[in-house]
Amino acid sequence: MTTAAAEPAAPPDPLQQHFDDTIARDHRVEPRDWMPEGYRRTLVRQIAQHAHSEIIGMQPEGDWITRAPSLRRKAILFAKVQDEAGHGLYLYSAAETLGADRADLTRRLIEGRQKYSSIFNYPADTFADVGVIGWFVDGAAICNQVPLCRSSYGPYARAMVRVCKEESFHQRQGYELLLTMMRGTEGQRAMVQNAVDRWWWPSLMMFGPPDGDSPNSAQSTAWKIKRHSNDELRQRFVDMTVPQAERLGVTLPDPELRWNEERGSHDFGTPDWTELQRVISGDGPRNAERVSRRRAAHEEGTWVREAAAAHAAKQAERREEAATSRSVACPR
Ligand code: FAQ
Repeated sequence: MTTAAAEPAAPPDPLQQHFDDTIARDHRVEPRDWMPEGYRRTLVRQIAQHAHSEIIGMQPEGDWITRAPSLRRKAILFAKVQDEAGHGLYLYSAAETLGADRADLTRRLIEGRQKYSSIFNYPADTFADVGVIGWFVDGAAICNQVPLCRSSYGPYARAMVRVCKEESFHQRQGYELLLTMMRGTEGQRAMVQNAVDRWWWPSLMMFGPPDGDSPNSAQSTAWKIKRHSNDELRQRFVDMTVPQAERLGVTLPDPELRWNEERGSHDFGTPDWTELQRVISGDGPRNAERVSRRRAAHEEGTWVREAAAAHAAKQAERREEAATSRSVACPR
């Protein structure tokens, strides 16, 4: 009996090989490099969701700008919310380097076809919420985004460096605001504790579903877009926040929270994952309001975009006319 000769192995695709080597060597993938379509799609998905989160994330705190209790607090809050707009813009630009169109991404957001972080669908009821958003939400964003500074896609990683520096100021301003309130009246301390109680669990959900239910993690980690799993980063956030809560004098609302000597980390309770799924799928306390405000702002801004485009076209026309008249005046 004769056995069929084995097919010679197909030579490796040199483009794929180059991409694989870039990832294996921890080098950066740049916009003009060849990349697998799945890598490009995954990045557009994550970067667009991240950009949308920054832009929608301006709303809960932005509501407090006109009601800030002092000029100093108003100036700080203004600067923070403005930074978030800037982060959104860097991120949309990073998505554009992958061939995405910013207008199309915005359309997908306002039509509910693209996600943004669940955390921004909760209300900011009191001024203490501004502090807690800075402390928890920016703190969680830092835990999640510092590793993204080493993400394999160059423009995303570089955008994250500046974003993280600014998030660090955001986190500190929140904590400093809470320290001030905790030194205030009984009512102010109660306000802080109430905000902590409402924001703790949603903040833990920001890191995404548990690792076993995270469909994108394995591939994103293999491509070095993600450097740590959702659960690892959640644990880091808990370990970082517990001593800060003690220093502040507030209680984190988790009866299972305790130091585990063996693991060298805190044990903590399980977030309500059905709530996360509900909020992600559009049924959170403020989803409808957040998206409809973003839609209204986009529609009301149409004339600004049109005026800016007309101005840019006119400038380009004038530059061209000036160049033509120079070349006519000085023939070679
Ligand atoms: N909310 O398979 P995974 C900030 C979705 S910026 C909504 O684990 P992945 C600054 C996920 O997209 C906050 N959706 O997904 C600030 C996926 O859906 P898809 C935003 C969530 O991508 C502070 C599905 O569930 N930060 O806070 C959430 O590997 C203060 C399955 O999940 C970033 O975007 C969620 N919490 O990991 C601004 C950071 N979690 O697309 C204003 C970059 C999961 O398959 C004020 N992003 N989903 O349909 C990431 O690191 C990742 O995308 C994760 C999710 C970790 C968020």
